[in-house]
Amino acid sequence: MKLYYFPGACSLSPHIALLEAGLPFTLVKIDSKTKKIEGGADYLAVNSKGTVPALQLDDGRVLTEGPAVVQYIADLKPDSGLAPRAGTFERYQLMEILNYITSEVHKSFSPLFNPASTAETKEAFVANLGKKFDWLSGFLAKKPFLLGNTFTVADGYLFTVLNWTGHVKIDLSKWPVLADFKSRIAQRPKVHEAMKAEGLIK
Ligand SMILES: N[C@@H](CCC(=O)N[C@@H](CS)C(=O)NCC(=O)O)C(=O)O
Repeated sequence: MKLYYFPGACSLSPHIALLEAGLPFTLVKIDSKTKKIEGGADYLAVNSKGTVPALQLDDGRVLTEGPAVVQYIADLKPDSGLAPRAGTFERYQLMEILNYITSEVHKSFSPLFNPASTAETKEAFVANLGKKFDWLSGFLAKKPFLLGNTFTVADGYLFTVLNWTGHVKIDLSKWPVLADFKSRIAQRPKVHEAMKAEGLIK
């Protein structure tokens, strides 16, 4: 399998999932501006959306959209506990939180990275993210991971987006539950390995 990524982007989430699952894969870096793969090939031929992540199977098929990609990875290693079994209520709870992270949190960061956004726009999105962080703090208050006592792919995804707070100057210490979550997840050996491989830490 190949995981197409760029450093620190939301592709860090499936990168963590692949390592936590212990699956073999190749990391393929793309240039998000030129949409070229390292070496010069056209990334749009892999994923016509031009976004990461994309997971290419050994038979050439390509899966995109982070929440789908991480569930596919988890299901390749059902005993990893990275996702509850398909068909269970707990699996729908995983989808529920993945959907919340992708639609309410992840996409609220996008205008903060956009150089065309005005200061007012950025201020509004930071305030909006604050409300999501308030809710997540309550949701995580009495448990180590989003679904309870077990690390799942949703935790890798939440970690990935919380990791952007420093870049957009959101002070996560206002949400101690989330700051603690982020530092606990960062200490997982596979998370550390993923971040190192992407050049995010030494
Ligand atoms: N809906 C997609 C969104 C993916 C996405 O926004 N990826 C960003 C990086 S975090 C990206 O590739 N941005 C480059 C671009 O939009 O050109 C998913 O959940 O996978």
